[in-house]
Amino acid sequence: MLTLHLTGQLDDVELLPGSGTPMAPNEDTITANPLGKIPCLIGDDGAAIFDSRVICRYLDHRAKGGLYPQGDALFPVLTVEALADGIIDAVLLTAYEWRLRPEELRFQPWVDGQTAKVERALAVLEQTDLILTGEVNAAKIAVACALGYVDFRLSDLGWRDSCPKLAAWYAEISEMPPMKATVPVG
Ligand SMILES: N[C@@H](CCC(=O)N[C@@H](CS)C(=O)NCC(=O)O)C(=O)O
Repeated sequence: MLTLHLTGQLDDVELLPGSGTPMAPNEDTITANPLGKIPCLIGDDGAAIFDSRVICRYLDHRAKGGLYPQGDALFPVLTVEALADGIIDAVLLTAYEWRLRPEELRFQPWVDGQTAKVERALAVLEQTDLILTGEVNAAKIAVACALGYVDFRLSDLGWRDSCPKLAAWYAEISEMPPMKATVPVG
């Protein structure tokens, strides 16, 4: 959603409800994406593009948005984008543990392991100039989304104390209208 805003393509898409869970997949979503996961972008020809990183790359390509650098500079951006996506995956898995799994089946060491992934990744981002300086790029978009999701689902993590530079960066960009328009809500 943030990439749609930032590349000026919001009016080119129709937003459809599509959320589901592994136990209760959304029928329309699994028709387009057998994994049953959103986001999923369906073209006019019915062909689906899924996984947020692939969708963002397509949207940038379509709008010539310049969010992905050319040449060797591309790979650090893709790697940090993957790191941010991994944060979201780990947070989602912890959220599924308390949202979907019956209490007697929950396994705290596994939740702690997912949370540790998030903490290690945030510690790396705290030292990552690619995020803290320079123009908007796909990595920054992914990290902004990841931090919003951490705040949404792991609100007691307290990451701002251990990552003050990242916290200051996030506070500043959170004032941008596209960020305000895409805050995760339950
Ligand atoms: N790496 C994927 C993750 C997508 C993902 O896990 N989406 C969740 C959003 S809640 C989902 O649809 N889960 C449903 C399921 O796992 O069945 C992406 O960025 O697109």
